[in-house]
Amino acid sequence: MKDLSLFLGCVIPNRYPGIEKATRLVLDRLGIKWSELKEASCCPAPGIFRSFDKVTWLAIAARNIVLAEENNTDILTICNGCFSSLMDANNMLKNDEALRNEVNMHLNKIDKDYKGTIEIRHIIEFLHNEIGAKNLNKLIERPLELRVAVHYGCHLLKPTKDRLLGGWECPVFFDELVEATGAKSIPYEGKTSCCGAGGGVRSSMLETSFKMTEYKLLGIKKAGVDCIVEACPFCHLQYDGGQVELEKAGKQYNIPVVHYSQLLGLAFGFTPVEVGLHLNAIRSPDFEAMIAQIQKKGMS
Ligand code: 9S8
Ligand code: 9S8
Ligand code: COM
Repeated sequence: MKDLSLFLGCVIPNRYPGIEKATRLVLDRLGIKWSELKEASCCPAPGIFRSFDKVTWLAIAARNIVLAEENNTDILTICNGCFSSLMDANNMLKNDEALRNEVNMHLNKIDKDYKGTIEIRHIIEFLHNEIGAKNLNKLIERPLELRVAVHYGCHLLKPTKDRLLGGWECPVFFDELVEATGAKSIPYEGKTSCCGAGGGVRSSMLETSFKMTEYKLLGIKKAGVDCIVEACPFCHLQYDGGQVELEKAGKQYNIPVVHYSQLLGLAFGFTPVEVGLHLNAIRSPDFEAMIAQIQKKGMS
């Protein structure tokens, strides 16, 4: 296995830098060899760029991949969209010589050449395949007795032919990693449905996008959970910012949103501030008090 280059994408550095911090903390705690992928650009966002122009999308994605090829590292993504864009581009370019030549014609202008020597990983896929939920559980210092709504997000599961994680209609791999932290994954209606953000819906049809979010939040609320856990900053933004929008229309949900890196960080004993939970728009004093109590108990 190659060392990893961490690919941040756009949403984390711009909106939720705490997710980056949490990821750095947990990767170091796990002893994983990683470094930042310097000079990376937008992946680019699959729902938007791929829909407009395939070769432009591929050339930009390939440039990011080449940066990792030059370091002989695999890419680690912490966003479903980045995973989808880079992984699909990598697969296409590896398997289609004509397309590869066309893309390399563009890359050669900036002295880059795509070779197809590395893999694209997603933190959930990586932890599931390389460490496994059982082993991860053994490393947990502060078992988190929380009731959690797990949101997979579309791009982690689809297209099924390229996502080899299994159980696409009723997946369990992410739930297992969540439960490895001591939390309980609670079933809810619409679990594998979209959060409403992706595929350009948030940018082009804001109202529809929030309707989809509301459907998700209703199911999640009914399940009676302490928080939502996702593995995609765009889903994070949609749930967190979406609740603020819905509040303006008099609809209160007040459900904290937690990226898996943050959840794992809490289970390793890092504080809510260390993993960046204070950067969420929706903050729940009850939730934060609960975490503080769990962490105190874990120490005694
Ligand atoms: S980069 Fe630019 S817009 Fe984003 S976060 Fe994830 S998908 Fe890739
Ligand atoms: S779900 Fe449907 S397209 Fe996606 S992955 Fe993240 S954003 Fe939320
Ligand atoms: C969703 C990314 S994570 S995109 O909006 O489909 O590009």
